Amino acid sequence: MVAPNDLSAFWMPFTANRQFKKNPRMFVAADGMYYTTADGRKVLDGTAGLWCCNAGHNQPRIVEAISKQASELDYAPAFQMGHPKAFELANRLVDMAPDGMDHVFYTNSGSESVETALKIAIAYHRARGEGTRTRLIGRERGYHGVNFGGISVGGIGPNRKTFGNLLAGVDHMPHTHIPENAFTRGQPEHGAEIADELEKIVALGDASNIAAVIIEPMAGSTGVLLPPKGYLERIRAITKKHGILLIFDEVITGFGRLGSSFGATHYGVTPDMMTTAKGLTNGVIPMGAVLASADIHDAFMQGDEGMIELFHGYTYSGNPIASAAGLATLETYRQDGLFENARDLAGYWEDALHALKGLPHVIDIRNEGLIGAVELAPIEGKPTKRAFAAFLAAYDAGILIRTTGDIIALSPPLIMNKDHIDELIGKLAEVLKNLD
Ligand code: PXG
Repeated sequence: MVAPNDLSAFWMPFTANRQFKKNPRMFVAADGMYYTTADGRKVLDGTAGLWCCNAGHNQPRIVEAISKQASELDYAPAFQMGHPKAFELANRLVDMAPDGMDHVFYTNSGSESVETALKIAIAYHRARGEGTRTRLIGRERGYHGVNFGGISVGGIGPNRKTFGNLLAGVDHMPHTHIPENAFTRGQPEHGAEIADELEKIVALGDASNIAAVIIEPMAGSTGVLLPPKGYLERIRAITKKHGILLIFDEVITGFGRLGSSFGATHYGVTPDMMTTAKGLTNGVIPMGAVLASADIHDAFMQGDEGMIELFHGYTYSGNPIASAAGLATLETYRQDGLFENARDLAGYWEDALHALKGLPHVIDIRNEGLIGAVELAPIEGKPTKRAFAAFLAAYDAGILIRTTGDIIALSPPLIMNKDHIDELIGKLAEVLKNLD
């Protein structure tokens, strides 16, 4: 018999389970910019949950939409049946996406969006009679979720090393995080030429064997690695030249994080597909979406109209409650001007962050939109320990931050104001001053 408050049954994701369960940190409520802990403390959300609650917590429009939908149409079969809100949401997404993103395939997470996009890329080439194009190219330090395709194209050692053979036929480009760019505000100056490494991979593997390149426009999970000026443009030019599809993984950069609807919009570079999740439903109900060009979609729409064109999909693709949450979320972004707020605050945010320069152990600070990263020098022989100590101290001080390696990553809800920035960065400064 398990006691109701026994913590052992739940095997927690990406968590030091034994450490956590000895000293658990529990949230029991959330509203606006703040969480409430089990012991009744308010904690300022510096990370929008896990980069997903862009409209803040307990958003009334979203709460109402979900409860109304649950009582009206709770579930509809996703295959060979439809319901209006999934179509309406797809239209809204296409409207806000850059020109050329014309169709939407629903998933339930960022990881599933990635698997979906990779599969569509390979099947697309085959549908066009170029079935030899099966190789996939990712990037070092890329994060594309945790399913087999995603960890194969991803570039994070620990996420790959214990899981066997992974996908065959994957290459990796080098990451763009170079020391010359330390303490840059916004997009760094140096490193556009790193994109030319893609030409070398193409020369070795031959374009006729390559289906797609997948990258995050700005790599969030591995510590906020920004694209050098001109880099994304070069990647776009090289992929286009060789008939290789370009997939932007916008799971973090989508929905206002950079002050525009998507990373593609922000950087002015349009891929062939975009993967999304997180901010699509404000993190409230799981949902992801892959956006694809008409060219990709139309390549499948051939032959007998009575035949299924793509043998892929999920029980919960376009789930009614998730669709309602998505519609209410997009409406909130629009009506409350949250992307504009992110853009307006970006300068104040940048100044506040860079004022942390000179504090103990701080070796780099970077920012873009409402994203920030403070990189700490690791404790000799004990990587990650210093940043995790900062995370624990920050939690005690009433702010929620994320750490990856020895990098502190910040991505607050877009409803933030200047007082919240002062509180978040002020408390973080105190934490850093007292860090061993
Ligand atoms: N692609 C990207 C670019 C992501 O950032 C995924 C795919 C996978 O999404 P799902 O929904 O399957 O988790 C992500 C997820 C962090 C952090 O703290 C980042 C993510 C997830 C959890 C924590 O950096 N990114």
